[in-house]
Amino acid sequence: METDPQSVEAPVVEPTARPRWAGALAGMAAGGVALAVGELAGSIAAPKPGPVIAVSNRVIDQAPVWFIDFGKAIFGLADKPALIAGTIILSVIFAAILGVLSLKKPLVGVAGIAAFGVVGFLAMGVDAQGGWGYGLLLSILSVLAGVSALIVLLNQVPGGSARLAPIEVTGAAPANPIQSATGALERRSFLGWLAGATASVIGLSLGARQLRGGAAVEEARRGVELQALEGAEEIEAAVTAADASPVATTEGVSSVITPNDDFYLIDTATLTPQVDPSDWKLTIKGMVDNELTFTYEELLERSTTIAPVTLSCVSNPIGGNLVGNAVWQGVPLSELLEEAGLQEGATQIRSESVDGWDCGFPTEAAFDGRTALVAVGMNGEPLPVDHGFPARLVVSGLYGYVSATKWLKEIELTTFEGFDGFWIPRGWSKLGPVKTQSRIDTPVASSQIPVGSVPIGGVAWAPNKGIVKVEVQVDDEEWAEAELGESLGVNAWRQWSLPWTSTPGVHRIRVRATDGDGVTQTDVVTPPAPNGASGWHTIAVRA
Ligand SMILES: Nc1nc2c(c(=O)[nH]1)N[C@H]1C(S)=C(S)[C@@H](COP(=O)(O)O)O[C@H]1N2
Ligand SMILES: [Mo]
Repeated sequence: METDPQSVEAPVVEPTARPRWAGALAGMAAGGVALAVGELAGSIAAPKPGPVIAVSNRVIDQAPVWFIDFGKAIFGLADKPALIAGTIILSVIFAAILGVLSLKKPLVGVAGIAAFGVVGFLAMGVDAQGGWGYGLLLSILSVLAGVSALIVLLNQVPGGSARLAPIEVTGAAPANPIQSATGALERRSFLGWLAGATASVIGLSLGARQLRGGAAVEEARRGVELQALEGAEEIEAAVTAADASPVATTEGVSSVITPNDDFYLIDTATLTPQVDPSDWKLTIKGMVDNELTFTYEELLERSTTIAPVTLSCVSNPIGGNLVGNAVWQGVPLSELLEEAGLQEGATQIRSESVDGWDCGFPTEAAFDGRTALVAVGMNGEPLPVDHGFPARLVVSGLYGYVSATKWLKEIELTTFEGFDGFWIPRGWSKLGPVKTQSRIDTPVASSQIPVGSVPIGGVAWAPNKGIVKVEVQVDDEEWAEAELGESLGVNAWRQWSLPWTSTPGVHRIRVRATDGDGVTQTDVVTPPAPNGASGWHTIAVRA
């Protein structure tokens, strides 16, 4: 854009139109500075959330179920990063619009950034790990940073005089009439300021990320030593035996223990909570005679129960991977509850995580003899951070969404009618017993297989009851009984396999399991919602 030579004489009096792209860029950079300053300040106060995380958390809280499902379907395990990215992208678009509007009316930009601040304030205020005072402080900081950046950048936008008086606080260079004389110089100066703002956004964000990285918590976790238990050695021996059996060595069959790194992950946490065990406590409260608190050290000392338990997600489709089998070490929930003294009518155990997720199940489940633990160990290690460090609940035979609170903070005794956990108003059943299931791991569904010997194998689970029989049907042949792997107890899944000789063509293979009560899995197909998928896993393969 050529500058009118007239403007050399009167640059301030006769402003030429300033390009929208420059306004948009100025707005985006200013919005970025506001967010990045907020995130950096938030990460200094970690585990408190910064504005971006807090707003993303509110989206998870408030979003309709279809929106969350859509996110999971599109982004899978990356649904949280996608949500954060979405929050940032929407903010930046909003900021770009503000920037353009600010070319004519800078107050619109200031008001818009302030509105941003109010949204962030509310989101941080209600956050389980945030707070109102904290949210206010952080929002003021972000807004000041964003407004300053906007003023500085608007003053540098090429093609016209600055309409805002330079503000001392910002250190903005006053408009230079000589530079204003040439568009190129102006543009260069503007782009320089823009680059500076962008670089500070990147620097601040990287700093925030570094601070929030969780390295300190991971280090604390690595320093933890679980109690060595005799039971652990017995389980170890059983695991070794199970994995050595011909059933387990059938290629493609899941290992009897799911390694921690391969264990499925499901939670609503935008950022994995980083809990420093030294200032963490578990509280037991509500309808109890004595409210109790336990430190991490105390729980470690009391974690003398160890058991393999298969944990599964209610969202797991037939044949799906949202299930795993691990050896959990912890304190029996019944022991802690008895110490607190249950009051009459305390029919529900509600639990809440440090980030405000909650769930509940009938009190009976802690006392009917099943494995129900406040777990601190998973497969011989302190709980991985992703799986709930420092402590979580594990209740055999209940889906995770009603029982398995990770990053556990409190257990509250209440009535069954008096409370609904996070997922209940979102369309899931209040009771979540795990349905008996079996899965074909090999051959892989829809795959091409050789003609000839093709073993069929997989896993089956019916926590609390155990698996006594697995049957396989190929095409319309008779159901054949599969061989079962070594049992790790009724709570753990069981491997199975069956030799098969394939003939050329397409074959249908299906499986069904019978639990310890003698009940065979129903063939009635239901979707995961509202209380878990049912039906026989059925695949087709071509030889
Ligand atoms: N704090 C917290 N705990 C949680 C959840 C959650 O969203 N937040 N999700 C639950 C659900 S739905 C499941 S299936 C299990 C999954 O546990 P995992 O991620 O260790 O496999 O955790 C449960 N515990
Ligand atoms: Mo789940």
